[in-house]
This record gives sequence, structure tokens and C-alpha cells, in this order.
Amino acid sequence: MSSQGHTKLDLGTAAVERPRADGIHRNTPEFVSDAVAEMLRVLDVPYIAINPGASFRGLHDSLVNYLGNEQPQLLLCLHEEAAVAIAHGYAKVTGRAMAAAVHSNVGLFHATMAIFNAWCDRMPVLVIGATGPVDAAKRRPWIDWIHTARDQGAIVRGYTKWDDQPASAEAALEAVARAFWIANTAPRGPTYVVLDAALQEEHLSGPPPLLDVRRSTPPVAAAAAPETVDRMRAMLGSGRRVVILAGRASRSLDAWSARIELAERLDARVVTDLKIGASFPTDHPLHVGVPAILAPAAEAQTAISEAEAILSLDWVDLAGTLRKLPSPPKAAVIHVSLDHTVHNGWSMDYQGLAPVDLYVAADPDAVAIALAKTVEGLAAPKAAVAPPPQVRPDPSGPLSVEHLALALRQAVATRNVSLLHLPLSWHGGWWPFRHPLDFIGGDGGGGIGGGPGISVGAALALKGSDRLPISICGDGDFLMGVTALWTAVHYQIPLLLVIANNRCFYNDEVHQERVARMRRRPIENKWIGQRMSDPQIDLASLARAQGALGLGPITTHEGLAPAYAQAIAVVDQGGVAVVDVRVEPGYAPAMKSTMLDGGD
Ligand SMILES: Cc1ncc(C[n+]2csc(CCOP(=O)(O)OP(=O)(O)O)c2C)c(N)n1
Ligand SMILES: [Mg+2]
Repeated sequence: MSSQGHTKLDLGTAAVERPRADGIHRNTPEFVSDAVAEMLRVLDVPYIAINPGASFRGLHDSLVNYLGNEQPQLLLCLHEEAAVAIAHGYAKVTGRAMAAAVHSNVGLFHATMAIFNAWCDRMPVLVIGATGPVDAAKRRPWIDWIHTARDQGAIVRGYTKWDDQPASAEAALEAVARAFWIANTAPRGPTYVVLDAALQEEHLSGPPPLLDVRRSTPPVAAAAAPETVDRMRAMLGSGRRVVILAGRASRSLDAWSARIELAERLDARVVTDLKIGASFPTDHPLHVGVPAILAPAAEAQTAISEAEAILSLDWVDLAGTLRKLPSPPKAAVIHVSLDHTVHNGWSMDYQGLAPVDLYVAADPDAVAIALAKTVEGLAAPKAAVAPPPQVRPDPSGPLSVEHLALALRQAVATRNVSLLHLPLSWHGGWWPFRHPLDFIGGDGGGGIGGGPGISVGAALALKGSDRLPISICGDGDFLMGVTALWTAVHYQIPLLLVIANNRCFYNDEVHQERVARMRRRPIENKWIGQRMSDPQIDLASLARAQGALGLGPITTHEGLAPAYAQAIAVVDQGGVAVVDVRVEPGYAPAMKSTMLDGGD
């Protein structure tokens, strides 16, 4: 078995938690868990984020004392939700799964929120779980019994692509390889393998079974047939008014450039979405409206209504987007997606059935590249020059999220920045995206608390690149996920996290306002059960408690620039910095009106 060789391990992180060299037994696997650990190395799994548990103590020992805690390296997390969120964030940048190991049933219960986020985001994560001995005769009294369940996979089966509980060494190796392969095959998503504690700790009866990983986990081609590409070109390229809905995409620069080429040759208008990673330059003259989290911006909706042909490149919720337009769309609709292959009866994240004239079951990146080639001959119409980004700092009045954003843009000046998370109060016009790594998208499942962990995992993947990793989280999101920062500090993963701290679960104030209006009750009471005041929570102290630099609360316009400068200097030296900015509660008008109109 040989390594597939994708991984470049970072030395700073790898230097943390080295086992004693004389304790390492690298040569011959003795136990089933040694063989499983080796399989993770052969699959080139770089890291395994964990919170420890006796149910996988066999595997834990093998990772440390058989493999020497490298490839994969253990990343200790303070909560299983953080472990999976870190793996999710890593996948958002690299497109590949790392592993997360969670304790028998109880650890999995903690992990479920993050698994659901990764599922809805179609991001690969290899989740390894464990169970107390399936053979009741081998269970220790009490604890092994409460930590054994008949069908753990049932807990997550509705939002994983595949799960298994193998019963032999041979089956365990195949299960881990299959889980990794399925997770990484589009449409990507989390998979779950339960390893019986007794099986892990068994002596191998002979050499571990051989599995040809290269041939058992082949890349799956998912391109469109040439005649389908020709048909698409005919539908799009005959002088029609085209709108491209640039949905889920990889971080590939080739696919990014292909989408630009395609839009320019077709003179198409392009719409993007803040739920997912950047898929098209948002200040390109063909980009219409600003990217939004809920419904597309008004200009984008008009363009979609008036289009004669719509090309949806795996747009999230095509049905909902088309249903909510000001006037019904007249366009012929092409939808490029593989998503239907993972729709199931438990989770409705598949959204409504969209009216589609040509459904192309193929990878949207591959199709964009193929289509761009077919339109090469078309003369690119002269596009208007992009307007300069609007910078409207209004240095008066209380601090808003817009102030937070504009001062941050000024602080980073011309540096390459990756935005790893954005709060619900964000407005897509505040920060242009010009590269696929400029923004990696949201949490996927709308599970608050994912922001810090996803950001740490993404920052891990970006470590050593020229990108300044910046995450902006709501205070509620930060509070639910704050301990993920300890993992970043401990493993020397640089990250700047800015908190849009409105001392409130403000999203739900908007909802209480809506209910009060509908019922003609006092909207003045909307803050009750939402505001985190009396006492106000000292978020910078929480950051410092994890070992990060914690600055704030910043309450003045003048305070922003020096705090950002100090924080960025720490991040440049490999540290983690958190800036707590006290902002007024409020959302961009478009966001609020979509919510009040019946959106989430
Ligand atoms: C796990 C989870 N719990 C509750 C919610 C409901 N919810 C949606 S947004 C939100 C408020 C988030 O607060 P914060 O991150 O501070 O952002 P703000 O709304 O204040 O801008 C809540 C509680 C959720 N989406 N996920
Ligand atoms: Mg808040």
C-alpha cells in the first residue's frame, strides 16, 4: 500500500505533540487498529480532529504509538462539534476530506450539528466513530453498556452519504477506504464508520489484508457528454439574454476562469450567492446585484425574470429562487448538478422541484470548463468597466457591521484575504470577491456555532499560503463555538476572528418583530429572550482564555484601526487574534425585508 501523496504537512502544526521516538512501533502492525491507522495514512488523510474516548482508545494508541502521530496527526478539540466543523472548514478550502473521530454515541451526539452543516454544504468529512464491544460478553460493566448502541449510524444516516459498522479487520479497511472515497466523490458529503472497540483492540491474526487503494477508490469522472454540451451551447449561444446562476463550485481557478470566459462570450448576466463560496468575481461588470444570503438582490431577480435562457450551475434552491421572482420567468432553464443523487427521505435540504428544460447530471465545474471551450469562437462583447468599489465610511453615529467591514478592508489594504465566515448581518456589497479563495461560503446547514470551527479548519488548510485568514462571526455564533479557538492556538494555526457583537441573537428579534406585527402585538418586546446583556459577556476574555489575543470591546470608530493593526500583526506571526466589535443590532434592509416577507 503506498500513499497517494496529496498532502503537504505543515511543520509548525506537525511539531506539536511529538511522541517519544522509542515508543513508536512503525514496522509491523500488530492490532486491527494499527492496520486501520495505516489505511488512513495510505489514503493520505492529513489530520484527524478528535475529542478522545475509550471506545476508540485502540485507534488512538495506533495513531500515536504505531504511526508516530503524523499523517494523520491528531488535532485535539474541546468539543466534537468543533472537531467536525474543523474538518468541514478544511474541506471547504481543499475540496478533500480530513478525518474526525468521535466517541461512541455520546461524542456522535455532540457532532451531529456539525455533520448536518457539512452535509447541507456538500463538503466531505470522514467521521470515524466507535462502539463499545458489540459482543456483550466482552463489555466492561456499566460504561461499555451505555456506550453501545444497536445502530449508531441511524443517528446520522439522514445527513451522511454512507455509514458502516465493519465486523473484521478486512471489512474495517475496506469500510474506511470506501467511506473516504464516497465522501470525496461529488456530490461530496460526510460519511460515518463505526469501529467496534473490541475489534480495534484485537491482535491481527496475520499480515493485514491488502487493498489496492488506487484502484478501489478511483476518481469518478462526472463530465457531460459532448452532445449534451453542444445542446447547451445551442440553447445559450444564439443571441439570447442569458443569466448564469453561479452556484456550488470548487475553489479551482481553472473553473473560475472558465465561468468568466463563458459569461463574457455569452454576454450573460451572472448571479452569485453568499451561502456558498465565491463562484464569480462580484465586481465584474457582468455580475448583477450583490450576492445575498437569502433571496437574490432585486436587480438580480429582474435579470432572472427577463432572461431567455438560464444556466444554473448547481444553484442552491433553484425552485425557491424562481418561485420568488417579481414576475414569472420565461426562460428555458438548464440545471447542471449531481445533487439529485444524494437526496433522501429524511432531510429536505434538497429544496423544491424546479422547472428545468435540460437537466445535466454532471459536475458543474467540469461543465463550465467544457462549455467555455465551445464558446471560444464567439467574440466577447465589450464589457463596461467595473465601477470602483464603493467605500462609504460614515464616521459618525453608533458602530455598525458596515463600519466593522469597511475599517477591516482598509486595514488589510491590498493583501490577499480569505474570508472564512460571514455573519448574517453581512451585505454582499461591502467586500468584492475576485478569486475563489476570497470567500469560502457559509455553514451550509444554518447551524449557529459552526463559524469558529469552520474558520479554524479553513485557516489550517490555508496555513503557509499568502492569504490572510479572516473570519467574521456573530456573537451568538462565536459563543457557541468559541472553544475551537483553543485548537487553533495549540496547533499554531494563524487566524483573525472579528466578532460582530450586537449582544443579541438578533436574527430572532427580527422574527419576533414579524410575529408581533402579524398579531398586532407590541414589537417593543421583541428583545426579550434574545439580548445577552446584564451581564454583557466579555468576549475578548473568552478569546484570551483560549490563549488567543483578545481585543475589545471596541466601541468607537477610532478604536477599529489600531485594534485591527495589532491583531493582524499577531496573525502574521502565526498567532490567533480576536477583535470584539460592539455593533448596533441591525441587518441590511434587503435581508430584513426578505425575512419579514416570509423568508427564514
Ligand atoms: C444551532 C442553532 N440554534 C439556533 C438557531 C436559530 N438562530 C438563527 S440565527 C440566530 C442568531 C445568531 O446570533 P448571532 O450569531 O449573534 O447573529 P445575529 O443574528 O445577532 O446577527 C439563531 C439563534 C440556529 N440557526 N442554529
Ligand atoms: Mg448577535
